[in-house]
Amino acid sequence: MSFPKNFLWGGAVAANQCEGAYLEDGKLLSVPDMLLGGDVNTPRTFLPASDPDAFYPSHEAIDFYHHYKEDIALFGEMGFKCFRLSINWGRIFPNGDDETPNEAGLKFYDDVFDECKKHGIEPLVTLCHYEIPWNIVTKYHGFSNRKVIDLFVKYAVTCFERYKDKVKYWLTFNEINIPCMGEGGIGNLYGLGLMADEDIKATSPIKLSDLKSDPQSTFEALHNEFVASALAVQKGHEINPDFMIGNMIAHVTLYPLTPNPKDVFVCYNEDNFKNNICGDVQIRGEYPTFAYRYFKDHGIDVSFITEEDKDIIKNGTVDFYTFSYYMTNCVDSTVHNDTSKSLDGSSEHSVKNPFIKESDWGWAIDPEGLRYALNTFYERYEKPLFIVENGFGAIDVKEEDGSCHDPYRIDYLRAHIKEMKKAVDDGVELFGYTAWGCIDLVSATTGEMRKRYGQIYVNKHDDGTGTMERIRKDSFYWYKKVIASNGEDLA
Ligand code: BGP
Repeated sequence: MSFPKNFLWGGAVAANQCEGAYLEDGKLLSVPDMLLGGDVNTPRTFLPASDPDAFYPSHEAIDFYHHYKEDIALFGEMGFKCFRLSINWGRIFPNGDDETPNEAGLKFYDDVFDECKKHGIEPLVTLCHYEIPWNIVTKYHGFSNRKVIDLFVKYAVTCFERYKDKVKYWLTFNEINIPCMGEGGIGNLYGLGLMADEDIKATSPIKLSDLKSDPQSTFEALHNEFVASALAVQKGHEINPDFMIGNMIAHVTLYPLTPNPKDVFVCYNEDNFKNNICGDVQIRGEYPTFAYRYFKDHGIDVSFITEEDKDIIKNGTVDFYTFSYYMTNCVDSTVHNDTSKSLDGSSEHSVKNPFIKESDWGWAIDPEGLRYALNTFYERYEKPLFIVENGFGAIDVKEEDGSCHDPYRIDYLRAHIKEMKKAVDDGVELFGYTAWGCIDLVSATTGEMRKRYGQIYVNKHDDGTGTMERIRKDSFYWYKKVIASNGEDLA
């Protein structure tokens, strides 16, 4: 068995992590523009005051805004069939609630999609990859306000109508489940644009983990996002019945640490709540029973889930299931938010897997977990699947002669593609794979440039210096061969 003939091989980026030009051609501030950089040991901080002396990594990023032609030509050279990118909401509606869209912003994406077409590349477009206009945070408190549902739908319809002949594949919200990964912090801000008033007014940097939040408003806001997504799906299908509109989940496979039934059940619950709840709502069209159990246990009043909303969600299910896959984790029922044992915050009970190695950023490398995840999703939803993010963040060195050797990245990608292939052989309907950060870009969690994922190196550094020169890494030539052979030649 091999990959389907029209398999969509390619790469993925997000506007806020690559475009830069943060105030150009009418765009105003959006959420990621308010974040300072951090590193593996120092979490990113939030500083809304726009301190002129502070370094905000997204403001210039890799300047894709002015380099898109060169970058898309390189993707074309690698043989990409598909390029996943996001539209920066704040380029189209700079305040989020403007009467009319910003023509310069719309034109930019027209040009980007035309460039893709020139190189035979199919765009896969995320409508919201954390780029919530800042005015929506300050004026409406993000998605906690139902008015934002209409603002998002208006934005989605504007994009669908404008690009209906240029874009077929759409995703509504990137990693919609991140608010379920842990209360507050990056999930609420990136995912929902939800912040307490006193945090919004901060004049000195605040650690993302210290941002205030309460579960009631988090889940009300997430619910509003489900409604916004479902309405957008319905409108999209009316505008062009050929549109394929998907969801997007941050997936971290969880394994029980031991066969102790306590570990197994806690793991089952965590997996449902962190990984499955949003997919269940967006694919099956209703909240699963375990969600109501969770809400009850956490004192969350569910009167926000109205009968009318239930109908909207039922009638706005997505056409395909997409997810990001970087790592797996173990669950130990005896552990509770112990950062000395956990690798990340994907579960409050998460602990290191003794059988698996990690990247320099502590992300557990588990290719077999990808085959496992693909099988469980297909069995659960029986919908076509697309891996829209997977990749290896590492420190790369540019040699004197201009080359860049990244055998560790090739090893990572090879091992994951091999497992994807096995999953296809298992009968899973997988129709695409876009490697994350196909061109080096700003890290979402740390704001670093040194956490590089690309097959293309960008001469840009954490202190903001760099020539912006693009260089083909060894993985560029390797991935080109993989795509040309439709995943057969992985040597
Ligand atoms: C996902 C996000 C991406 C991306 C990726 C890698 O969660 O959707 O935006 O950044 O993770 O994370 P990082 O950039 O922190 O290494």
